[in-house]
Order: sequence, then structure tokens, then C-alpha cells
Amino acid sequence: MNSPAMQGLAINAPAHVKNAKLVAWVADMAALCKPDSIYWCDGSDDEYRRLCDQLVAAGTFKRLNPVKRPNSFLAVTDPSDVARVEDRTYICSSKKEDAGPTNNWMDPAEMRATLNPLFDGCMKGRTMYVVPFSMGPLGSPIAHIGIELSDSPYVAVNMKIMTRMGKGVYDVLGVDGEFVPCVHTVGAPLAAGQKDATAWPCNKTKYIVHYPETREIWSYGSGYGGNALLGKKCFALRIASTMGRDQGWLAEHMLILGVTNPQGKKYHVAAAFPSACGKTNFAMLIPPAGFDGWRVTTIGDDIAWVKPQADGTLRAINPEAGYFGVAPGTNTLTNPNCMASLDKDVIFTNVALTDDGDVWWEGMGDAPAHAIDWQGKDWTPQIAKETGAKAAHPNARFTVAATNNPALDPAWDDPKGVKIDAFIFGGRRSTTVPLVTEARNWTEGVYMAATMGSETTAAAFGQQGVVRRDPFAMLPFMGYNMSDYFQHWLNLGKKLQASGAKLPGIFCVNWFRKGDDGKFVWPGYGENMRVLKWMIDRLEGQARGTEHAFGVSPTYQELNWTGLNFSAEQFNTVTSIDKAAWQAELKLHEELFQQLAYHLPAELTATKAQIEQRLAA
Ligand code: O2Y
Ligand code: MN
Repeated sequence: MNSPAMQGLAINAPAHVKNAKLVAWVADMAALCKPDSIYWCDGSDDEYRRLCDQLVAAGTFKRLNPVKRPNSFLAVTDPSDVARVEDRTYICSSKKEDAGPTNNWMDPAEMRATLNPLFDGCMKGRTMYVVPFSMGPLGSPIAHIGIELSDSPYVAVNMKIMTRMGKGVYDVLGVDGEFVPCVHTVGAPLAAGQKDATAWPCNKTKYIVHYPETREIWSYGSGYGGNALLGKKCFALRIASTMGRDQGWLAEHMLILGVTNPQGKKYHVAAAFPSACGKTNFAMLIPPAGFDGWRVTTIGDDIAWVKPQADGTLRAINPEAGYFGVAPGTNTLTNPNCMASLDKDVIFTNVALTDDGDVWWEGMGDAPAHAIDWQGKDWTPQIAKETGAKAAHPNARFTVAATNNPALDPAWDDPKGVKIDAFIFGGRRSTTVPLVTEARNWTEGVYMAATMGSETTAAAFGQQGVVRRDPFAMLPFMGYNMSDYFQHWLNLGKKLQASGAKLPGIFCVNWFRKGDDGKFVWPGYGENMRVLKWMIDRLEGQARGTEHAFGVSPTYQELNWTGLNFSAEQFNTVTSIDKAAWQAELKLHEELFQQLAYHLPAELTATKAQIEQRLAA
């Protein structure tokens, strides 16, 4: 009864908001969600400061020691709200086949009938924040706009870091520009005068819902990460993948990096790895000894939007403006650029608080003698030893602006994007898949990407070491039928080929082969530069490689080994092709193809038959 809409109060759109469709939608959503007030975010630094102060006052944020970690905050979540909820994530296309066998599906009308009562009054006692954001540089022909309505100020401040958020978006939107409407609620309305009982309101019931045909996102019940920051996985991957299908471009779960050789020639690579495979580390790689004059720069760490150009090239942008990275395991040895990015201006979520007002997580370095863990309990190394208690949640995160990254590429914000020279696909495989393989052609590359798999880590899935097929690292993020997406990639290759342009190379990597002792053989991290250089040599026609059933891999001599003691025998352990293991692998590809049989491109079945023949020869 107190809501502005029910009292007939105006939604008070600021004068610079001229888009009638947007104003009408905000009014409709306000009438449904019944917030106590509406706040139109302008994206200013002043607004960010005010909202952070408000979050501190509410107990959601703790301000960290301003000497050790200036302008930084710690949030800890409800223990039930710590990660994306894949089993509560839905693609609601009209036809079930269009969501495909890898997605949860519900009929859109049925889903709307489910969500409407949940959203009715869901923001009572709270403020509805109107968050205008651009995914990609403002006004870029590759970028798109979204508006998120959320009752979480935590979301508003995270969106300020993660996207180009603020007033400027309305100029691009104009009176009749397109935007993706995203509505989010923590699902915890407050009765009149009731105060939040908790600093992290959320609801046991959760729905992360996408309507691809109307390009809408509705999220209920979670305040965390990808469930709530709707520009990220929901828009930039699930909805954008359907936009890409319809408009002829790609929305990919890929980092983008620039690599410059000592002669100053620059290449751009987009790389897809499943979650928890070290994407941020690769995006911020520091070349090792023996690579004087080489430089790697970051354009993006997680998502790439790739659009074909009239000349047959592909240009890519990072639709995001910040990093929402996993803290545990990050340290100055594995990722110095990332650690430097975290010196100031960071929102940490679910890490531990040290006694001097700083943060700590497992794998950061020396443990503090005492800390408050992510659940607010006392934590000491002794308690950890006795109980296994983690100081930080394994999925604890930092949110930080890309501009904090010392290795940020000068073109990271270029509206034209960067020209992609190569795609890399990689998973975590302790056996079978070689360190690096180049596909002999586009179709073989699509096959590699379609069949990629990754061994699950305990942190992510509870059960360790099981190979989960994760085509293109898009399994949790595909907005439509996976096999139609394979076809979309194949069609794009044909289109680029027809234009006469040189297609980007496609490579498959695996940093995670283990030896008989169960230990990783390849040192990884900065040493991955050796593999990156071989790829560039291939692009330049300077490395012949050795051909095998699956593609082309390097010879031992073709990698630069300066500064690394890595024997030919070790190299063999990470590159050898085990015929029996590959025969077993191909059976698993067959299982995947059976699951994805609806609209599975015939080219992929034919490619599999070719690999089988080569293996048998
Ligand atoms: O658990 C979450 O909500 C975050 S998941 C995430 C965040 C940043 C980049 N990638 C991912 C992912 O799961 O791939
Ligand atoms: Mn990701």
C-alpha cells in the first residue's frame, strides 16, 4: 500500500532519461515490485562513495584498513548464497528444443505465472536502483545496452565497477534505442518499519530466468555474483549468444589478450577455458626469462563479443569493465598483475578479515595468526588444521576495475575492438589431451571446442576428477540449443572464408597433464608464454609442428626453452598421444554427440570419423 506506484506517485525519471519504453518499463516494474523508493543511478564517483557508506552503515560492507587497502571493502554473504545456481537457471524460449538439452527450460507463460507472484511486492521496504549500463565501450558498434533494476545496493556498486555504468548510457540510448531489461531482487521484502535482520538478505527460493525471444532477464532470491550482476553471465553470454545467433556474431566465454613481440608486432588472442581453469592468470600473464621484449596485455579476462567485419576479419571487445575474479589461489607468484590490481579500490566478497583490517585467503601467502573467516568465526591455522575450516570461501571473489590492472592493454576500451588472430580452447585434463594442438582447419577447430572437457575441481563441484564436457566453455552460459550454436560457428567460418580473409587459427591447450606421480608436469602460469609464442610462430608459418590424429602439435625443438629446465621426456609426457586413451575419449565424444543429436551439424560427425580413421591408421 505504501509503494509509489500504488499511491500513484511518479517514478521521477530524471530529465536526461528520454527513452519512453524504458520509462514505461520502470513504471511497470515499480508497480509490480512495490519498492518504497526509486533511485536512478548516475554512475558518478560521488554516488559510489555514498552507496558504499550506506552499505557500511547497514553492515553489509566492512571498510578495510585505508592504509593497507585504500578505498576497499569486504562483504560476506549468507552461507547459502555463495555461487551461481545452475540448477535454478532457466532458458525460457517458446520451444523447448530452442533451449536445447543442456539448459533447464520452462514454457515462458508458465515461468511468468511462477515469477509474477514472487515479484509482486518483492521490493517492499527497499529502494529500487535503476542501473543503466553499457556492455562494451559506450557507443561502440559492438556494444549493447542493458538496464538493471535491483533492490540491492551491493549490486549497484558492483555494476559500477563491472560495467560502463551511468548517465552516459542514456545519451547512447536516446529516445528509442534498444536495451536489455534486467530485473533483480534479493527476494526479501520488509514490512513497514521493519529493519533488515541480516546484512545479506536473500531468499531460499532462487530463479535466474532468461527469455531469449523478448531478451529479458529476471533474477530472484540471490544477491551473489553471476546470479545478481546481470550484465555478466546472464546478459553478456546467455542473452547475447542468442543476439549473436540472430545477428551473425559471437558472444563467448573468452578472455582477450594482446601479445607483442620484440619487433613490436602485435597479435590478439581470445581464449575459452571453463570456470576455475586459470583464465585470469592467462589474461595477465608475465612472460618468463628468455622472452625479453615480449609483452602480454589484457583486454578482457572472462567474456568476448566478436563481430565479423566487412573485410572478413573478426573484431572483439571485452563487454565488461572490471574483473569479478576468484581470490583463493591468487598470489604474487601466480599472478603479480592481479595482486597489484587489488592494492586499492576493491570490493572483496567472502574472503577472511585479518586483525589489521586487511584481507586474506588460502593460497595468498603466509597465513595470519588469527583472522575472522568468511562466516564471521574466529580462524587460526590451528583451527584450520583441526577442523579443515577455510578462512575464505573457495568461490570468494574480488570486484575491481580493469583500469587497476598494470597490464591493461591500451586498446581495451577501443570502440572498434581488436582484430582476433587466434582462438584458444582449453580444459583441465590430467591425461589424453596434449599441451597444445592446432586445428588443421576451422571445422576441426569447432570440433575441438565442441568436444572439450574439463576435470571438475572439488571447490566447484564437490566431486573431484570427473570429466565434465563443456563445449566452448559455454555449458552453463549457452542461451540456446548447443548444436545450433556449433552450426552458427561453422556458418561464420564459411562466411569468413568466402570473403577471402585469413581465418584466425584455432588451438586447443591443456596445462594440466599429470605424471605417474600424480603431479602436474607443465609449470604453467608465465611459462604458458612458450606455448603462446609457438602459436604465433604457426600463424607466421614459422613452425611446422608434427601432425597427429587430432591436429598439429609442436616438436620439442620448436619451443623456446631459455630459462626453463624442461626435458624432452617431460615434453613427451605432456604432448604424447595415447591411442587407447584417444579411442576411449572418442567414445565419450560419441556420448556427447548423442546427447546433442538434435541439429548436430553433420560436419562434426564427419570430423569425428576422420579422427577415428587417422587414429586407426
Ligand atoms: O559464482 C559466481 O557467481 C561467479 S562465476 C564467474 C565469475 C567471473 C568469471 N567467471 C565466472 C564463471 O563461473 O565462469
Ligand atoms: Mn567465467
